[in-house]
Amino acid sequence: MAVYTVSDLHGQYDAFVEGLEKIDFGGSDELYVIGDVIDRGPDSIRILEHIKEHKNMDLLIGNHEFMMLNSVDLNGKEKCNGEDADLWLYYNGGVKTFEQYRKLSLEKRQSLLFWLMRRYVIKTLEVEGETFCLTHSYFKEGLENKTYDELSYQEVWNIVWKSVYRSEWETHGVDIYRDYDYTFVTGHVPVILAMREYAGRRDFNELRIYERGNMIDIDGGCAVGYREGVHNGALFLRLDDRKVFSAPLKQK
Ligand SMILES: [Mn+2]
Repeated sequence: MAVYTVSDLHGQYDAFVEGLEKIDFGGSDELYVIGDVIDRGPDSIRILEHIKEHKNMDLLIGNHEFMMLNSVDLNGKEKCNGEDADLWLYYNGGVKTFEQYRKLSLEKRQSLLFWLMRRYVIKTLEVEGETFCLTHSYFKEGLENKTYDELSYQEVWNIVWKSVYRSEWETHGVDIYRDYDYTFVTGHVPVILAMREYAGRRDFNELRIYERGNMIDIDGGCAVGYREGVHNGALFLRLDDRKVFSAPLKQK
């Protein structure tokens, strides 16, 4: 058995399934999806349902799931007028996701929301003697292993929206992670962007992870979609031996 992570699938179900085939994902393996399964790509709800239906897969909350939960009616009605609704629908690609969501039966919508609200925001786990801390973007000590419904709006916001790569959020600086004995696995900022900004790299001829100190960025850039000459896709990281498996997006 092995433990895998992937992040920021953004509706790219085909790349997700191709990745699962490449890692030969089996019943005794585990997969943690580190947020932003929905929006931008074609099959958001399908990926959510797929993870939900598999006992050995789990989802952490990303800023896109956070926006969805603060936009839709939490009793499952076909309404979308929560406090993040404009931000989600019109600025972050939520319209397509909501269209798919509203086609589900009331019971399925309720079941999906019930499940989503009980997902972790920050998750720690031991693999081969190493303690990993999975978080969509940022970190706050003491909030490990709490589910979405155990945290306040602001607490979740700080974790899923703040980023060490974005100075406008007045973070503690890019080295905040070094204060902790974890190996962090994050998404939120595509590796290509992180490497261009912070490592001066421009040789993007393969899908790869970005390691900086004790943090590993595994956002393969699915949010951007297929682009000729750029390698965007699903990046799977096996925590047991840090082997990387990739499923690039294909032209449709
Ligand atoms: Mn994100």
